[in-house]
Amino acid sequence: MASGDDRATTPDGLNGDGLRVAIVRARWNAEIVDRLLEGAKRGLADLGVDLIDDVTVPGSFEIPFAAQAVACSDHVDAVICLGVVIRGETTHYEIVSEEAARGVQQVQLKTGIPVAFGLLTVENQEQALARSEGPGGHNVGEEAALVAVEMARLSERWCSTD
Ligand code: DLZ
Repeated sequence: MASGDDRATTPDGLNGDGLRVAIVRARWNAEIVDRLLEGAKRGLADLGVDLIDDVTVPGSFEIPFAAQAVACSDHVDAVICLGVVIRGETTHYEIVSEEAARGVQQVQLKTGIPVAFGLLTVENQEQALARSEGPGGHNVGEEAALVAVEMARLSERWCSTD
């Protein structure tokens, strides 16, 4: 079981001034995704990122396609993906969660634009609620915002052709 101590720390002095970050989120399990969205917005605001595009797609399976479209637009420095996949009684859980994760990784490697994986893949609603808490609590959307900014800065430092 993961605890707070297992989570990544954020580098000192990280800031998002001037970065353009878009959010791509699924409409499945919208109540929990909205909580992740609040967390992502909170994380971006804390780091000084104020330009946000917010794109919705039907479900998490569609997230990689939308993330690729946004990443290719040349208008963003990073993309944050938000979705919630809850295990049901069919194999859909494995298919949707694995394809979403694989697709997101492919998009960031193919486009060179960082794509943060703010998706919950959980057993039940209780686990989803515990990972999408309000200010001061555990929120995977908020963590994804910090990841997006950190990786955008890394990309700026190491991938820039200037
Ligand atoms: C079909 C489906 C199922 C069963 N479960 C989820 C889920 O828990 N979370 C989610 O984001 N989407 C789910 N979907 C929808 C798929 O992601 C996708 O939208 C459809 O299969 C249509 O391509």
